[in-house]
Amino acid sequence: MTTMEETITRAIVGRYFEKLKAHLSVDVAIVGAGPSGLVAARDLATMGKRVAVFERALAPGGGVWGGAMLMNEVVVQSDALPILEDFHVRTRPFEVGYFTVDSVELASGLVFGASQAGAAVFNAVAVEDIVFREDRVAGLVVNWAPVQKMGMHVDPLVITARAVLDATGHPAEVVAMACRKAGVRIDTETGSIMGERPMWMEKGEASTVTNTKRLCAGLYASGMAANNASGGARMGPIFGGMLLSGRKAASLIARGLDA
Ligand code: 48H
Repeated sequence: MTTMEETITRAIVGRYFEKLKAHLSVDVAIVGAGPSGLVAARDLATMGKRVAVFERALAPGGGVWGGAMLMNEVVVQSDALPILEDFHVRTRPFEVGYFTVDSVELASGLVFGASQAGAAVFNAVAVEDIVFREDRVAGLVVNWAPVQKMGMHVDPLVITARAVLDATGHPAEVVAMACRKAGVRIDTETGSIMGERPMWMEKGEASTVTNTKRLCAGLYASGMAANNASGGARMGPIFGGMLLSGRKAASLIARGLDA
């Protein structure tokens, strides 16, 4: 007779590996479950693409949870409202053109929306390298985040992808790997990472969207990673640009996959 202990353990192990096996080879692999990565994940999954999101932290949501200085409210501007409506996240009008959002509702709403649309979110999984074959970024090298954190000498596994989105926020980790390890010339003014500029809110909000693009074959960047790559300004606790960047990334990637 099967014990409850055996059933529960079999359910979790079986279902997890079923999910992992179904995402060993995907259309789009997204690194980072912050706001830009989660909007891109939802949009691409809604378009019928096979999407996996790899997030180093235990709780997906990136820099949203803490609002600003741990005050858990963020601001969005009116052009990003349709995206929040898609995720059923509520907003409150503040002054003309600006709305506030409870950051806990925003983070959880983005995670739930991406997941419900069909994107698989693998939390506590860190991306430590890229696959680079035939002059293109062709996948990700992944490991358990605690293994990376503890500096354990454990070999990783590999996810292959038709497109990779760097949504790692300020450090632009995947773009940095592509430049450093594969020696690629990326589509920026200098051909390499230009570095994030100091805060200038209006400029940063606009450049987050402008800088969202394909940087080399197989690799796109969104959110703060896009700003770091192309030398955009930071903007602080306003999130419209991040949401719009995720939407733009999804549409560019889908177009690239369908071409
Ligand atoms: C797995 C990784 C890895 C890795 C990082 O920072 P994020 O919230 O990302 P964005 O760009 O969508 O949003 C930026 C926004 O939160 C922000 O920081 C703003 C608006 N700042 C303005 C300012 O002036 O400071 O999320 C990135 C996610 C995080 O959850 C990381 O844990 C994760 O990516 N991540 N996951 N493997 N190698 N690197």
